[in-house]
Amino acid sequence: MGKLIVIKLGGSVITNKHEPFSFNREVVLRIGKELKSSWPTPLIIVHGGGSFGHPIADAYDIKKGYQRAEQLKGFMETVNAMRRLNNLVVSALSDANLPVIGIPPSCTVITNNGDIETCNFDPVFSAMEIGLIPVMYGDAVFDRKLKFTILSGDTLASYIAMRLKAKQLIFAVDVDGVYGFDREASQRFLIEELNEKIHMSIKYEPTEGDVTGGMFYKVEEALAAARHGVEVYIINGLVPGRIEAVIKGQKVVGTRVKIA
Ligand code: IP8
Repeated sequence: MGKLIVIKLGGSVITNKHEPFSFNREVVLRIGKELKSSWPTPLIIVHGGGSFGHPIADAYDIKKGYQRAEQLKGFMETVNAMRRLNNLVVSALSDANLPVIGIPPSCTVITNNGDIETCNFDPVFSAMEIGLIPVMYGDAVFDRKLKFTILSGDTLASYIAMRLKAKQLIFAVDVDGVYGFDREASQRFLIEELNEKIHMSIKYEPTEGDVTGGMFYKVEEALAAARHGVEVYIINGLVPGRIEAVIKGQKVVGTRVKIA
C-alpha cells in the first residue's frame, strides 16, 4: 500500500458545528471534485462527527463508557446520527463522481479502554479491490472494558495510515494548520513544520463541544503516524484547491507534521 492516501475530513469542514445536524453539502461536493481530479488510488476517506455526533455523545457521556442504562439511548442515537451523516457524505461524494462506499466503524472496530484493539479490514480491502473508495468515520463503538465509547475519526485515520503503511495522511480542518504564538510580536503564526518538541511547547486552545479533544489530540495522532514513516499534513479543507494541491505534491499553506 505504498501509495495509499488517507484523508480525514474534519467535522468542522463537513458540518456547521454551531447548528445541530447541519451538513455542508456544497463543501463536500467541492472536495469530491478535487479528489476526483487528482484521484489518488488507493484512497481511504475518514470523516468526523461535527454537529451530528458530538452533541449527542456529549449529552450522554458516551466516551466514558457504560455507567447507566439511560446511556444506551445515547449510544444508539450516536450510531444512527453518524450513519445519517455518512450517508450524506457518501451521497455528495458520489455526486462528484467518486465511487464511494460507507463502512461503519461501529461494526468493524472494537476498542479496549478507548484504544483500537481490532479493525476488520476485510470490507475495506474488498471494496478497494474492485475500485471503490471506503468512507469511514469517527463513531460510537463497542469497547471490551468500557462496553462502548467514542472512537475519533483522527484516531481511526491515523491507525489506518499506520497499519496499511500509507504514503500520506491528510487532516483537512477549518483553519490553515497548527498555530504557535510569537510573544515578542504578540501574534499567532502558522507553524509550517511541526515536530514533537514544538508540539509540547504549544498552548492549545480548548475546543468547546468536542468530545474527542480538538487540535492537541489531532497532533498526537499525526505524530504517531509520522513516527511510522507516513507524510502527515494538517491543512484547511475549506479553502478550495488545497486538498488537490497537497495530493499532487505541491507546496500548500498548512502544517507538515514530522519527526524531529
Ligand atoms: O469528530 C467523533 O469523531 P471526530 C465522532 O473525528 C463522534 O472526533 C461520534 C462524536
